[in-house]
Amino acid sequence: MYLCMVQCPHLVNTPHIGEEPAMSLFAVNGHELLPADGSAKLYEWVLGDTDPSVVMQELLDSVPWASQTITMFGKQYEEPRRTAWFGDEGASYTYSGITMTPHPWTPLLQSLRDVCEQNSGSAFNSVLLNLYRDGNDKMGWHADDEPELGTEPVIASLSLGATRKFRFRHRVTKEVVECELPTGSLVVMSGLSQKCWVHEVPRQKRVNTPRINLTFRKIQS
Ligand SMILES: O=C(O)CCC(=O)C(=O)O
Repeated sequence: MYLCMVQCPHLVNTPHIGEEPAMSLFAVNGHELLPADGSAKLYEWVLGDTDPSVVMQELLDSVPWASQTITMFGKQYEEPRRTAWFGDEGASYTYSGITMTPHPWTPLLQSLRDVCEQNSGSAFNSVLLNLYRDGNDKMGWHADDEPELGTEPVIASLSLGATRKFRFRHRVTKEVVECELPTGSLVVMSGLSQKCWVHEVPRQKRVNTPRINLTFRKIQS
């Protein structure tokens, strides 16, 4: 806790410490989701005239989706979703005990990267694709804070398919911010967002259609 308070400047005199986690629900174009200590901007629609269901189907059919076994707190688990890693040669990524070597970019992924670069103003050399087959698939609380992403990474997170909830939780105050991520939406996380917050895609048992999420990243060489 002390470490995080040092790293999160706005925590001094925060009104949230010791209170019940606050929940807010916003989905406005280019809306800032985080109240302090980093940025996460939600853009509700970034795909222009593109039909997201066509993109989704092409990714479902063409991506070599794999089930990864990760190590957490010394135990091994199968990830509750399917993943794939694409990027420039050499842009390998290690998390939860697994190292992912990139598949080469496809024209579709390059064009989605262009959209994310234009909206975020940042350049990306890799992308993690997550396939949530239905609402039972999820991603637990975590931050994208691996050393190869650098100190204050910009991460652009594009959603396709089923609308799912997305939550941030402040590491110290425990404040929770929740939003919904509809198809064609983009969240751009930057600044202290990975140092001071964790995020999750919770299980939603009533969702019975798939969702694909693409998080574009820059691996430092
Ligand atoms: O599926 C999402 O919206 C988030 C994915 C995510 O948090 C990650 O890839 O690190």
